[in-house]
Amino acid sequence: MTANFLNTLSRPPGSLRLCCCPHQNVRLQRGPTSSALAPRLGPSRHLTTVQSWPDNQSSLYSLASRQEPQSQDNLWQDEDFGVGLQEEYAGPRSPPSNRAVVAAAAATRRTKRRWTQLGLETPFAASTVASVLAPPAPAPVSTAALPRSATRARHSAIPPPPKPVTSSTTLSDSMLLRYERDGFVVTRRLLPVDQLTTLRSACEAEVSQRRLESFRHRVRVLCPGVDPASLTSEAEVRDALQNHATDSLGFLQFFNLHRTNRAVCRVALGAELAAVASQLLGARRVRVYQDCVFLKEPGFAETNWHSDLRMAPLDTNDFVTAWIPLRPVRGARGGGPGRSPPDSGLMFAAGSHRDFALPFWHNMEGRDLSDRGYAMKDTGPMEVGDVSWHHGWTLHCAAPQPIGTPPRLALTVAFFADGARLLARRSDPTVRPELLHDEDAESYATWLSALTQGGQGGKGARDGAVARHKLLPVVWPLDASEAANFPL
Ligand SMILES: O=C(O)CCC(=O)C(=O)O
Repeated sequence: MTANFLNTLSRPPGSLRLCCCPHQNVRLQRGPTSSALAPRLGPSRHLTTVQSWPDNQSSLYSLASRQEPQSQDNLWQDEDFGVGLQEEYAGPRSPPSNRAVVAAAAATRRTKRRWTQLGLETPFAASTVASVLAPPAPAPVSTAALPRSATRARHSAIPPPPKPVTSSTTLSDSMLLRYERDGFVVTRRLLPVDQLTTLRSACEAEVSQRRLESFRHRVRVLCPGVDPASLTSEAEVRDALQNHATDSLGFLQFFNLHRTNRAVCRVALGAELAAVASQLLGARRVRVYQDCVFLKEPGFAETNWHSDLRMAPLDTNDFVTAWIPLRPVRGARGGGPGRSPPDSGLMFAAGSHRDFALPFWHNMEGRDLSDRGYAMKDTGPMEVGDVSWHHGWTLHCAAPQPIGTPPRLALTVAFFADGARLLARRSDPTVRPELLHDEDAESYATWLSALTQGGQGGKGARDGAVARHKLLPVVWPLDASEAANFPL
């Protein structure tokens, strides 16, 4: 692989050949740039990464140049290969000689491709990259058939997206690339702080009202054999958890506050989250799956490793969760040795969303991840307004909430690309229903039964039907948003 890649760097100016890779997740190691490319790259010395993803829906190719050593905080360091990619290609802080040369995003939906030479099968990528490496002007490119994410590359040949979002909700190509590689990304200062102040008060009020209901939910999940409805006080619940729980209490969950609460609705179904979700999903049309407040009180245990799609009765990969802390958090690693302790921010097994072999070969229940070689990455400290995003298959966990810290509340909002189908648990014998964890059943019970039984709102839908229901509102594109129907 590396040899092939380095060979590509000694080709004549204006042509860059990328080798074919049969693997699902293509990573090409960096190499010194050829003399032919060097003038275009300035004094920098390395090409960075080229990736293709296994879903046959999107590919992002990024060529970047950099000088070493790099210390800017906008430099992304790849822990596997040590490559770097500048956050902004043409930002005002960028010295021109040290900026990335080109980012080209190319996508075709449901098209099987095998790369032998960049561009031979994808005119979009070819013209974009060639235009930078070999002036003169690039060939015009049609983006008509491309999903929204493909229109994000900063290049003159690419018209802006039909519905531009504000710069704070427009993700850079390197963020998209990082998300594809790691399975998570953090968008800083995405949400206005005043909105978050209102949101926090609203969530705190809901949490105190629904506390017993939420404790009963944990009893259902953690104490098989105990009837949650028989428990009439928090003391009884705690007693049940103490005596019958199969695991420690890591959090309390409060589902779908957006359905009835205006402040939660404004954020959960709002334009900021929807815009980012559409880019991360690469989807033209996005629905909200659920919101959920996670409360961790001091002394609560860790949130176990899990991936969210295990909890969702959807047969899809196009699923992303936004995690919004309602107070500043120091992060899963805390403030470093001798400083502040961990504060239950999220921790991710980077790249686990692409680890097809793990769930294919292994039963995930209680499985130790230490032999998988994942880089364990956390969000670091997060301020109010920052949002962390993880792919539906990314394994993640959170540290226990230390005694002496204030309770930690986080609102999560999960999105999926419109068109996803329900898991056909009854009609499709190849579906392994036992793999779906029903921990979140309270969240989806209403619309799932309506869809599978053709009840109210379901209009005769069935097992394996496309997941469309008024409780799964469209939030993107904005002109199709159903947010105005909420709160109910
Ligand atoms: O906040 C937590 O502790 C867990 C959150 C979580 O699992 C999620 O956002 O999917």
